[in-house]
Amino acid sequence: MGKNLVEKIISQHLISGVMTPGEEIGIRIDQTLTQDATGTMAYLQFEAMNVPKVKTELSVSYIDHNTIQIGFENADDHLYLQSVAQKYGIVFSRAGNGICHQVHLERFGKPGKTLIGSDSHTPTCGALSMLAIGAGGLDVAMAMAGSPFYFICPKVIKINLTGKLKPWVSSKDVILKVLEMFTTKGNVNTVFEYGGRGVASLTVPERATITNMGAECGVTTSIFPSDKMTRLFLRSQQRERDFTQLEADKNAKYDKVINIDLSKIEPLTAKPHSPDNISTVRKMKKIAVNQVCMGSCTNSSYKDLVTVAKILKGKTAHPDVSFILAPGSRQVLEELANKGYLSELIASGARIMENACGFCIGNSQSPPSAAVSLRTSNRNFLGRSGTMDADVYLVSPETAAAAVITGCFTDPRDLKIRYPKVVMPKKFSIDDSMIIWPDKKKSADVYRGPNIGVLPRCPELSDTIHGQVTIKVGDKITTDHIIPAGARMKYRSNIPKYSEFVFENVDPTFAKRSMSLRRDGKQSIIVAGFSYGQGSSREHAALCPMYLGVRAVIAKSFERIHAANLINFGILPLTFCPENDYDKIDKEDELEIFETKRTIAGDGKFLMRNKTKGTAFYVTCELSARQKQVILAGGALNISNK
Ligand code: MIC
Ligand code: SF4
Repeated sequence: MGKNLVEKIISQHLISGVMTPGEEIGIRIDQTLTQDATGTMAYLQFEAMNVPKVKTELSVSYIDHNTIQIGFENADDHLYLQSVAQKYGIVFSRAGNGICHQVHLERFGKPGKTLIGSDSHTPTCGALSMLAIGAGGLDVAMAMAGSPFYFICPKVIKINLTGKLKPWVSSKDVILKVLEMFTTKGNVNTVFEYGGRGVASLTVPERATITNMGAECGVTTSIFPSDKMTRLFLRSQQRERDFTQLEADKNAKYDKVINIDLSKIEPLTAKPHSPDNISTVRKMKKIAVNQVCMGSCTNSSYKDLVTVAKILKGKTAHPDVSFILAPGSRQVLEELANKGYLSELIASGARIMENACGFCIGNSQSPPSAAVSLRTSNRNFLGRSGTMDADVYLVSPETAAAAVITGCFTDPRDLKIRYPKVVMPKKFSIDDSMIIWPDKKKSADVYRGPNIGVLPRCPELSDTIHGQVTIKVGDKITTDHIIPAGARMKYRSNIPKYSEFVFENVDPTFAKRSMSLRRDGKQSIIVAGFSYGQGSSREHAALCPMYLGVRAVIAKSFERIHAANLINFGILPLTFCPENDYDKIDKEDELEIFETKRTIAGDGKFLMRNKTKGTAFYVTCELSARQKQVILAGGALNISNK
């Protein structure tokens, strides 16, 4: 039987398990990436493993998230990361070089290779036909130390593209269409494999917009074949030698095949406050727009920004619109400058930001109160922009540019101008001088400023969990809800401090209450609905609750990366069985389970007693044999250190 693309790459990297969807497998990891906001923890954990050098083909440490640097903390983190990279043989991409996913696509991604990254948008490199997966920092640290990466062998859905995009419709609209079809719920342990005749018309950066935002559906990753377009892209990056053709066999099998006719897609938007809350732009009322932000790892490629420059040529931003523009990488910025587009954008009133995550993570450019902000980024969760009552809409660069001109939501097809044609450069100007390769002759001393905290240790699993429900939340709780980024991100390397902000925007008393229980030697339990832990890969969403004494989360369902992070930090991920038992628990109820060790080692089915209500209900903890060992030891670090 023929193989699909995912099976081809997995089978070439399989180290443990069998390639059956639903079973846990371990694969060899060729490349890793980290970014600064998750990187410090990942490298502290890597250091604790006592491995002299990384064992991957390539590991890259990027500085792109915390580049605002108010106070000494972030700059100290950057120095720590640079010195660790030098010591352990890691390539270092300096602040100012660009967003990890964009730079990795440009300079390092290779068809057919495996990549894991401590950032949920690592699947961006699926556009280059890599099996690229987002993971927690500890999983990335273990891969750097030479361990396999373990995950559930995914089922593969083929998204068969036909036709060609119409003018004013771009790849952002394609992924918004996919989000409309699949939503952000219920797609765990699945990969979207794109194929069909429509693929040929999409350039690699356009494919990257699509693979990037597959993360919002919660899939393990998304992947495109490696074809003529891939070769052209690698050639333009002067790395044609990295090209290999890769496609699914003709008779490959898929779990499901979905057809999307590109020519039928219209300009779309994701309305507040979820990337799957989709409407056509046409249906939107002419709402006044206060801010337009272009950039992020989703839509900040050369093609995106030149399209915008051409639409705006000779026009100035509407007086009521603050127009923010952050190019994805230094390469994109240089190319815009060399070809004169940058001055055109400046002339249009663009406020040019550093080529970094910036506004996307809410650490700058928070919109005014109750504002409407149109963004080309990938997440519009409540409060992520830094303004709790702002309405953030996700749109394509074309729709964003239309609002810059008109000051309100506008279907770009109504602009009555010709759709600009953008030709991709045959050769980008390559300048890797902001990339530092480890040098054996240089010092291997690790710099540790005062912001680098001590790695907290998880206690071993106790045989009885007796805890208070310190919070009860609903469906689709994101890691942004659990531990906010934005202004709080500077404490990423200091767990005791960062933990003060757990659930800050949901229940500001949570951290204090949990901490005081912990001081009294008591445990906390979180109760949640469907898709708990969506969004970011930040392991702090497990690590900080663990620090506050949380020992179990009971949810209707979990998202993949977050569930893995909970296990890595010794927190039991328990699932209601049946789901509506969720309704029988209230905040502050005292819950209890006994014989955890024996049950974990056995079938994972617990009878949980609600001591407050005098009732009992079943929860399950479905773990692989490896995960059982991790949980029993109180987390992965306790095992890897033995
Ligand atoms: C995000 O987009 O939410 C982030 C910030 O890039 C996160 C990583 C982090 O929290 O540091 C992600 O997507 O994993
Ligand atoms: Fe950075 Fe935003 Fe991309 Fe996350 S989604 S990596 S914050 S640009």
